[in-house]
Amino acid sequence: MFSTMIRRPWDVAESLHTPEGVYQARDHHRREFLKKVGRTAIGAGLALPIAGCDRPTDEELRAAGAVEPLPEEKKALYPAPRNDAFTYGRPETIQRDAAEFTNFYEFAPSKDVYRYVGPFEPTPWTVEVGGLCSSPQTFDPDDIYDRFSLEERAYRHRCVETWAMCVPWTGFRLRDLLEAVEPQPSARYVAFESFNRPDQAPTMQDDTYPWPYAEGLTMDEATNELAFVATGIYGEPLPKQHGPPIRLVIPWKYGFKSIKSIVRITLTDQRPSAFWNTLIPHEYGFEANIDPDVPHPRWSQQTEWMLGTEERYETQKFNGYGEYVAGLYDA
Ligand SMILES: Nc1nc2c(c(=O)[nH]1)N[C@H]1C(S)=C(S)[C@@H](COP(=O)(O)O)O[C@H]1N2
Ligand SMILES: [Mo]
Repeated sequence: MFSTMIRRPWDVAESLHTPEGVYQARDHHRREFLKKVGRTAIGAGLALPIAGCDRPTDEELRAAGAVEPLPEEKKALYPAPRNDAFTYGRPETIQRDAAEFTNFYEFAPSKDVYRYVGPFEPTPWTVEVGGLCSSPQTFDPDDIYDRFSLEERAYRHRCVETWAMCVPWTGFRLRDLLEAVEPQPSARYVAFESFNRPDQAPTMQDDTYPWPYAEGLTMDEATNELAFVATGIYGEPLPKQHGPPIRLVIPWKYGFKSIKSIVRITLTDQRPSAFWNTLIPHEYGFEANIDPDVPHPRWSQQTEWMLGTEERYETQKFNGYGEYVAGLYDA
């Protein structure tokens, strides 16, 4: 479907990641919100027909993202104990609102990623961790479950497109994973890479994008208390659209840093290349810390809106996580 289009990478990014796209998404959300209101009204006995409802049922949504069930002996890992150090400070996003609306460009440039993830097979899987370290290792999800103890963290998430959500992630600190491979002092950055499977992920057939999706952090960022490796969300293993079997969650940075479905982690002394930064460097910085006062050419970063409710909040510097991370950026 992409073969007839002749575009340069920056044209592609512009056309696929446009403000129009966001307005459509917001209209979509408004329609969904009205449907929801309609549903409540029916519940209250005020019959309000919902004609042409194209919203998936809970069952359809769940089936669309379903991954292979955990082996019996691993099932008790979920839900993991909640780490009480973290609270949202606002209402939690409803699970299906997060599952229905997300970014995962390998599958689609639209938000209804759940419709396109069917062919994705995140089992079996391995994550190679290597580079400037003394004990490079390859982990499969079983190794990960055996080596690292899972906890649940309630984090705020903020996309550069200004949508936001509050969700409980299951996982462990990225620092613990890095310590396991014994980083060498020369390691200054950590590079992350997602899978490369154009046969399972349609947008990957468009080679004007710099696939596979990649991201990077400084070593100090990667070993910060907040930097989290997630294997689950809402007390269950990650469904396909949220990036199984493992992904990053970096809550003080714009969402594009939170790379999904990771296959390789490399300790390095060079600043790694990053997907959106490579495509449009003036819009997507490498550092990408959430900051209402760093303007974006297409989206005002002053406020953000919550998935599901569209409630608006003022953007907080570092997404409100300054007590953990501000010290990383002192001049
Ligand atoms: N591999 C990969 N990871 C990715 C993306 C992507 O397109 N591909 N999108 C990013 C963006 S822009 C956001 S906002 C978050 C959204 O994911 P979530 O809603 O599951 O947290 O995933 C990030 N990780
Ligand atoms: Mo994003």
